[in-house]
Amino acid sequence: MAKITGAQCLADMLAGYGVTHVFMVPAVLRRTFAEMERRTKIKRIHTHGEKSAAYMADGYARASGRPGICMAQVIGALNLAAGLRDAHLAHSPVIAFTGGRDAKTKFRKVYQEVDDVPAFEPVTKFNATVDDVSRFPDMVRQAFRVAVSGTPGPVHLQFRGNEGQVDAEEAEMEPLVEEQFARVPPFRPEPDAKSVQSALAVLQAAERPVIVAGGGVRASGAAAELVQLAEALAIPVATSLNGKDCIAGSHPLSVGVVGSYSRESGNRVVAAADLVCFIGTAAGGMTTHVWTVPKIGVAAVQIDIEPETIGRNYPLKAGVLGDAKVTLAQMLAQCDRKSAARRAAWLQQVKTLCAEWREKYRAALESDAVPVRPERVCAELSRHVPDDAIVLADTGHAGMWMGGMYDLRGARQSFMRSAGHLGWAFPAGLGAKCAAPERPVVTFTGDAGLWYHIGELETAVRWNIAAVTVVNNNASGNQSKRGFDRAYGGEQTAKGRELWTYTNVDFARVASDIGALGIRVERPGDFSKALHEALKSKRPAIIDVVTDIEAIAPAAVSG
Ligand SMILES: Cc1ncc(C[n+]2csc(CCOP(=O)(O)OP(=O)(O)O)c2C)c(N)n1
Repeated sequence: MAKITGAQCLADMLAGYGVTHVFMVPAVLRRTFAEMERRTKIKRIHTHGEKSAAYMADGYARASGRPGICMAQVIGALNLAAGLRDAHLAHSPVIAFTGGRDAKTKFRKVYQEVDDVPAFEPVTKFNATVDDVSRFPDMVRQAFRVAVSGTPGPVHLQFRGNEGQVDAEEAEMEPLVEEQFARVPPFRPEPDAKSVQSALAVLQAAERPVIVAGGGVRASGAAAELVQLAEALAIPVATSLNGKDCIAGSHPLSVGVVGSYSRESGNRVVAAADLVCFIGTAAGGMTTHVWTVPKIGVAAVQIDIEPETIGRNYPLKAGVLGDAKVTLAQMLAQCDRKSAARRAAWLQQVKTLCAEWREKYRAALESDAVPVRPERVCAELSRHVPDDAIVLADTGHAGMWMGGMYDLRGARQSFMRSAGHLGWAFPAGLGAKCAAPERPVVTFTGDAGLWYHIGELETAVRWNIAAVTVVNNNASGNQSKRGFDRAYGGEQTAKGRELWTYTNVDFARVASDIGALGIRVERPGDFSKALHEALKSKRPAIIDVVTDIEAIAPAAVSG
């Protein structure tokens, strides 16, 4: 076997796994970067912070199903670890490489060094050190294997040397690549036949069943099978916020997102169901509005790839362990379509609940008010983002607005959301655009969300990452308004306002100054033109929408 450097080995392996971009703040694995440039076409996106590098890798991973790679030298390692938190919560396959301790110098107060490895423990599935150059091949393979297998998630490898200088050393190595682990899912475990039959029996007997589909359905690429089964058995579908793109909002069986950042009809339908079938969702606090929708004790079925998830939160009538796509295809092949007749009255009730939601919010969705209503921005996005768009939403109010008010129009559109971290969406949108340069990417964020990583506008310009970012600019984090009013005795005070308001800034101007396209929208009727112009420009773009500081998203209903 030939002697090669760790840098050559790593560059060849990343290329072999199909990696097209890596995201980092220099300087880490410098020789690997030089080898990447010589031996591969991988783009080396250097960012303005390690956290945003991790978010870009996360957006890349969620948009493509392929691991996203981010890196930091030792002093930036904890910033990178912080950025893995959302990927961990969202089950996104991000691989983080950091520089780290050298056996020759550790415990001697080396410049910039602390023991970073423990900080990665709570946010990774595999957290390990590469101390000897001969371990590059097996450790990198294991990193990919773990990131994409089972429930996907982040992985961390710390390379010896504050900048990972172990990559300069040589060993006899083969840069072996296992293509099976280059994307999610590497395996499609088949369910036990009996468990499929019992789940079907329970579903078919139900008079008011609902499916709650989660991120596991999108990870498995099982949206088509999900919709076909729902149609065959006449079962309405709610989704988690993470699973929103499993069914188009325009589909007659779609009732919307259920949970805390949700649509009223989603919560009402799930609360009224006599059976809830969870597919690819942990049925966690966010998706169930802290286990009130549905109430614990409802008859439930759960299908998941992770045995520990099945039955964790709701006692079950039936549980199925398996890949979502394979399981749903088997259910479809075996199901009794005639049982659908049993659910005619239920479907009528579901239709009424959905129509009631639309009537209740019609005025806001169509509002011509100035400053602009966020509901109208969501409605404009529902109508005007292209058929193959990837749409991202930040958390907080952005998640509430988009979870409740935005609709996908078809199966070729994708939706990704922050799993809780404010500021995730803007850099994640840039990562998504790197992963899918041919697809339009549109990110919805508040101004507080944009401020977090606004420096990455320069990164987007430098690498011409032509994602479009729509800013719900109310010069505040007004989702916090109600809470601070309560803290100040139930009324809004000037001192209370200090805690959630910001300077009024024209982000379109900031964007133009940095070299991106900036468009400011002050009237709702101008939004669609701005969106089309931004998408057509093929440049990074900010659409700064001046919105109503008094607009507060509706709170989730419990039934
Ligand atoms: C890392 C992180 N810190 C704090 C929060 C709490 N938080 C949620 S929403 C929000 C304000 C959001 O403001 P903005 O993005 O401008 O949207 P708006 O509420 O104005 O619509 C904050 C501070 C969070 N979700 N994540």
